[in-house]
Amino acid sequence: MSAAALLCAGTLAVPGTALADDSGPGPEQITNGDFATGDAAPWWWTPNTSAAVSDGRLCVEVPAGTADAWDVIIGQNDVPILEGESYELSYTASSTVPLTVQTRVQEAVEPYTTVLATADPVGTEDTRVTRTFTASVDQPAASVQLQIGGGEPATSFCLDDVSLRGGAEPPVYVPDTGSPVRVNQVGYLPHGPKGGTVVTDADAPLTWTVKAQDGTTAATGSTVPEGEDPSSRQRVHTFGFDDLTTVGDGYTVEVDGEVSEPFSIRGDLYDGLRSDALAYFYHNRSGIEIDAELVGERYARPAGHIGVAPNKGDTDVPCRPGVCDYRLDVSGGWYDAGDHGKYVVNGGISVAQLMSTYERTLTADAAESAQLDDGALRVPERGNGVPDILDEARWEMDFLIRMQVPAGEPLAGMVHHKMHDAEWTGLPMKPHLDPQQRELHPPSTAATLNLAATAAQCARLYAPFDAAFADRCLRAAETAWDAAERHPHVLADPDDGVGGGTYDDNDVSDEFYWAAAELFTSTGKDTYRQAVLSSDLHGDVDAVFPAGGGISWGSTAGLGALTLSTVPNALTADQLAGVRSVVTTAADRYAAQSREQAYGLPYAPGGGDYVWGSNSQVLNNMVVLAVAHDLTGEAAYQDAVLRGADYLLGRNPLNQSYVTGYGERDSHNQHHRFWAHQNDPSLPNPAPGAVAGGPNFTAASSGDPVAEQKLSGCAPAMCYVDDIGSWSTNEITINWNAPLAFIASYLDDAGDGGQTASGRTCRVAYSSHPWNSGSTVTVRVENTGPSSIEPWSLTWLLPGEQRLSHTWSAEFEQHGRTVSARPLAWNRTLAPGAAVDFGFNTSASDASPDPGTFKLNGRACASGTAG
Ligand code: 9MR
Repeated sequence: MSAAALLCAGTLAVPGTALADDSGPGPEQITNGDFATGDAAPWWWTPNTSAAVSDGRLCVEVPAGTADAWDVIIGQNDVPILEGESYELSYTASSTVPLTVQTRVQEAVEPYTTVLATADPVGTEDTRVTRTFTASVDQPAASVQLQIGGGEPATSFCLDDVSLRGGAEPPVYVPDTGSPVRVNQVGYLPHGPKGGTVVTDADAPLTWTVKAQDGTTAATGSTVPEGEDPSSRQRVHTFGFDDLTTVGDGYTVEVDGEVSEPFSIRGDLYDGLRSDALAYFYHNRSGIEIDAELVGERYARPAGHIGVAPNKGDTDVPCRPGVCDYRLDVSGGWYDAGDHGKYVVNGGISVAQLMSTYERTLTADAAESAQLDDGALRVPERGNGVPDILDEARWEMDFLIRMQVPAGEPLAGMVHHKMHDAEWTGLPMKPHLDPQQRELHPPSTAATLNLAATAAQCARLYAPFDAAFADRCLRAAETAWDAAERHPHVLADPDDGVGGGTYDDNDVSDEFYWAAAELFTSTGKDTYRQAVLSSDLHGDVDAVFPAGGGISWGSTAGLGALTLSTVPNALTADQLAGVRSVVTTAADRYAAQSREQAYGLPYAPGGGDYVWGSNSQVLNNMVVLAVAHDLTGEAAYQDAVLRGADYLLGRNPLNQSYVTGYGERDSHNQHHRFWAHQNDPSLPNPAPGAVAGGPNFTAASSGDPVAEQKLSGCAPAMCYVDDIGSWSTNEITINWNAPLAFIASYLDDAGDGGQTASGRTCRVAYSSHPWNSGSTVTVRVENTGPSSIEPWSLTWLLPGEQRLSHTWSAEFEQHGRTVSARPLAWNRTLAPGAAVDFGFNTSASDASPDPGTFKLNGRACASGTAG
């Protein structure tokens, strides 16, 4: 113990330093004081420093020349302090340049009243500081702080074995779940289902009443008792008011004197969520300044990881020792999550789902392209003639391609599994301040197939916009596929988890299936057809959409099945029907789960095992339901998607909207290194449209310090806390926001109603006339709407492999299966009631089947004979 540690404590402490004899040291109030798991949460530090856990200690780089002690702080908040109780605070510290720590236990906010304030010298060798005090006031959420600024030279300060003993046993955590009446806090589509859940011990039905904003009764009825809901262990009733279709805001539901959060009924509910969920990706770009013009001052930040100190990467990155002897420029891409790692396996599913959000506008009648198009989103590339969603996806695609092992090196064509910091960094930290060495980790078959799949999808989608990039994607995809075939069992090491996540996966048959499906769809080549058809997974719904889970970064076969069933390809009609039935069978199961559960969600894992990122499993099941709805038009699928949205936005056991900025009780303290407002008020909360991982049944035993403290014994759907320290329940990541973006886009289209069959404003007649060595196709497109369309552009995907030869009366472009027809000078205007005729010959001697889906300036047309 140092001499200083014998000094008397704090400004407001009651005099006297001895602990009462009969009280003993008392319970521990500090969480994660020994940094044993390698993680720093829930510790925080001022953003002018960087910190990392190294050898079981938290080490902070203190900058030179700060003015005051409080300019550099390491702290832990939410420590309960009780008036009149005695405490002992102790820690071990060292500093490469000796300094004096201002040790504080105080309020976290103004007026920062202290219950302990001492000055404690710390030298270059480990110094144990021990302080005792008796609290003169209650501080239910005190902040323990080591203030270490104010010194001239820079220094490295390391901390270990922090303990604050005394006071009362920490209270048992009881979540604040607000009203027992649970609804979608954003609202309901006018023509969708409108269900809710109420927690109650009543055995008999209760009366529910929907009140409009002016207090009048809009609808009323009786609840349905459902008994105990196993996901929450709550006794619940359900209610529904589907028939209420009057558009409005500020509705509430009352049951038994309890009132729900307010909500709206309107068709444009999901308009903002579509662009916010997509903006998440720009916000989290690596290697580019985040521009205030696009995101506002609060979210703007300098470019991270562009090779400028203190960053050590990402433009020239070595491998981990012994892995390779070259260096790669792997700049760009998106940060994975709350951490700054970049992982090919997780980047793959994320970019695929963004590209599929776009691709759906080409293949699904109900999908609109306007809100994803050039100029529609907040990306710096707006105005370049390419749909903005593809600009965003390209930021990641370019990075994924950079991760490929160069020709001439061992394992050429394979793809590095991941790149990230050598040691875990802590919160908060802006990307450009990360001082850790960045390292490439060994290639893996899974990462290689992620590149094969996504680059194949890239090839067909970018062809109309940038042929050279599309070619580059195709070459990368085919090279990756060949390399994966040569090295089919190179698995990521499950123990390679220091400084970044492992994303290990010991079964890559699903990645092979996904990559084969994408390559086959883009190229039609027989090799890939064989790989699809001979896969054990093909046609097996339980393997493609595993029960309980579904699509995830480690289970990607479903991505391939969704592509095969929606994007025109060279499967036979029977084969296509087979793969579509796999999708609809899975969707039938999810729809049944949604109907059967009291909270309406299409996710029911066996044993209530809500996995890490369970909200993304809900979302991915919603994606399957949405595609099934696109394929069949069956309302039951769309209803289940909508009930899934209800769950995510508030109709759940915690009365929590899991999406930032949406709903009255939204998650806004997610685990993230620079959206770390909870740790540092000068930093922002997550930007609107960020979905939290959600309940994780194993959180309390995962090493997550907040979950350990608060969630032991939780019911599955309640294992969640909106705290920045809870990385296993409350992180945000690209692979969770990608299905959110897909679903928000789907829901926005569903709500607009402009794309319903009755709302169409154009009609296309497509007739094919075969002759001996080719066929002639004539197309008539008619404007059935009230306004002129000028210039017009009609796009469709060819159902077969035909090449267009002679064309007339329009300008044609063909990129693979994508065909667009644009007007000539004399038929630029398509007046209401008018039609234009044009046509082409194809090389195929059999009839060219009607593609079914035609988009006139991005909106679907009816099929049939024009009038
Ligand atoms: O999302 C991943 C989840 O499925 C795994 O169970 C978990 C443990 O391996 O890792 C999650 O991914 C994290 C990754 O390893 C590092 N970046 C943050 C990711 C989300 O928490």
